Amino acid sequence: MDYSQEPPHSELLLVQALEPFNAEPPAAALVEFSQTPEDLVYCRNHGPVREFDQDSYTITIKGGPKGDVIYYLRDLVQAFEKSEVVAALQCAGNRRKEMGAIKLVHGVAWADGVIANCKWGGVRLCDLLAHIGVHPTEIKHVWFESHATLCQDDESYGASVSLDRAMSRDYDILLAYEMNDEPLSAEHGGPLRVVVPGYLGARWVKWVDTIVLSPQECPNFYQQRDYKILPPDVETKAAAALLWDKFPSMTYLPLNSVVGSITRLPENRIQVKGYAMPGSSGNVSRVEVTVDGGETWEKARTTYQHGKWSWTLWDVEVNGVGESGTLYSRAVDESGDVQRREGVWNLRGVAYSAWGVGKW
Ligand SMILES: Nc1nc2c(c(=O)[nH]1)N[C@H]1C(S)=C(S)[C@@H](COP(=O)(O)O)O[C@H]1N2
Ligand SMILES: [Mo]
Repeated sequence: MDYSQEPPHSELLLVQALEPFNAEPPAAALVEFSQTPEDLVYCRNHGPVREFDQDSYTITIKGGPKGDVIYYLRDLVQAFEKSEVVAALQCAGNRRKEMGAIKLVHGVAWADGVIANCKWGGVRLCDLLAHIGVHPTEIKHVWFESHATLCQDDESYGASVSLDRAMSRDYDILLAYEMNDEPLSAEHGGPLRVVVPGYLGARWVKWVDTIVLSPQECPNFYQQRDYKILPPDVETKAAAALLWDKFPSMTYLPLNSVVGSITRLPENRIQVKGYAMPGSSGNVSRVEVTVDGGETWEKARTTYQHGKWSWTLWDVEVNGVGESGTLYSRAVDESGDVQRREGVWNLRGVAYSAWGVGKW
């Protein structure tokens, strides 16, 4: 694979791998900003990063009622109203390092920084599909593909969502060309990427150049042979190979909370800051922290939440007696679901959501 075209990467990130470029910021830096500045946005790649000429960039929609349709990006931007949504992009492998401490997992050993809360601007997928006259007949899935570069496990990068979700105005799926009010950089999929609020980052296809309307789910490796939660007794790649078809592709990530930073204050007081993310059963309604292993919980203050798809930032002051100690956080959502103490191990190390941990 050709890594000679890489644009300069942010220097504020902790690099996990150079080729492909994978890097994350420390969570302590993340929780200082409600909207994540670009140089703190993690980079997750399965192949090289490439820059494109905006003017000649096109996207092809295949399988629609009028056959294939090709749009120049500049025409798409002109023809459709711009929509904006604040949504947290989170890799399914966030906190994998913690899961790996239970037992060996396969994948980049991410800490807890593969998450970014950004404002995305672009064309609503539902508007585009309505414009080309798509009806839910045979079509059940919408694939997003990027043929820009080869990937580690497939010739292109691909993902899909159900047509129902794609056609609905409630889910805010975008073909985004802006991030944080700026043109989307190549690093994060510019000039055009998919934004699927609520779903794991793997569905947010960068450098999207093809949309396929199909009766089937996207056959791409990253939709079918990865990003699935296998049962905990599947411990080897060989065992996994027989089972990929039997398990659903991941969509929502679980209810989660993470301790981002701890600051010691006078008189044994401790300030704790963190983030939380909703799962599939409603937004985060509160975050609680315990310094006694879960006997008693103190409610944290919510300092930021924006709409349905953002992360939640929180902080709290607690008593931290002694030289050192451990505290935990847990999130509760609108339907009363509570983040669990233990995370369930799986071979790919995805969707880790045990109580957040902090040490002083
Ligand atoms: N074309 C393409 N799109 C992609 C990927 C990729 O490797 N290639 N990685 C996916 C994964 S796993 C994640 S978590 C997000 C990361 O987006 P970011 O690099 O902008 O943070 O992009 C997704 N879209
Ligand atoms: Mo990811």
